[in-house]
Amino acid sequence: MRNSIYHSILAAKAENKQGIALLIDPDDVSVEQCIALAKNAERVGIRYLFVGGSLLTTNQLEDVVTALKTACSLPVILFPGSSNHVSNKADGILLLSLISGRNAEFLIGQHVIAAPTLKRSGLEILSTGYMLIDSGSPTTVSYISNTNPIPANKPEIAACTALAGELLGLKLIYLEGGSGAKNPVPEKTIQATRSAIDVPIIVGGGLNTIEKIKTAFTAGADIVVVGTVVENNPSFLEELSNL
Ligand code: 1GP
Repeated sequence: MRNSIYHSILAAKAENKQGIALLIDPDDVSVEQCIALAKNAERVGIRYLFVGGSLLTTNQLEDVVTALKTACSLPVILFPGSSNHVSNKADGILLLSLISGRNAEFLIGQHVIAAPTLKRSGLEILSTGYMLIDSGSPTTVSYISNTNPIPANKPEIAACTALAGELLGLKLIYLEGGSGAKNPVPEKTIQATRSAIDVPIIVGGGLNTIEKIKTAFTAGADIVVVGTVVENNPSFLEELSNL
């Protein structure tokens, strides 16, 4: 099984090189926009392209992944919302287990359905503990997954959840406020999680200013994810180049 993406994440972490992932929702972009986004992302130093979302309503996933792969050499990593959000045209997949929730379907059920396809796909599998953190209002991901997020003022619950995920062998922990979150994952939640675990931490949701991104990095994020802010304003990518 391939593991070059994970090795590059670990190597970057060992050198204290934090990175930015651009999340592309295949429902919200044309193939032409994807090509432009991918080229600009690579030019400004974005490290990874994530593709997906909790709810896909079009059939564009494969076309978007293909366009991104053609336009740049960044790793294209699937960020699936269900077992059918898989394309073997990508380089890897975040195999998300929703460990903040207690819905067996998103802890293991969808994974069982997807497992044979994933095994055959040749995709690099990045097993990821996915943790929803309350961001001030309901999000698509909490609604669709039918799970409660961890309260924003309970960093110790987040830390214990992440530690349990690491002890279970998950290779990454993703602290998620939800796409377009009103409030990003709190600094204290990131700090407590960082203190509790060694595996790389991804933080996303509502990171729509340079200040918020810097705060997430300073608190201990290894990778921050930006989606909505670039979707609304593609020139925000230029601002990211300074990071
Ligand atoms: C959502 O973490 C990602 O899954 C990105 O969130 O769209 O708010 O940047 P935004």
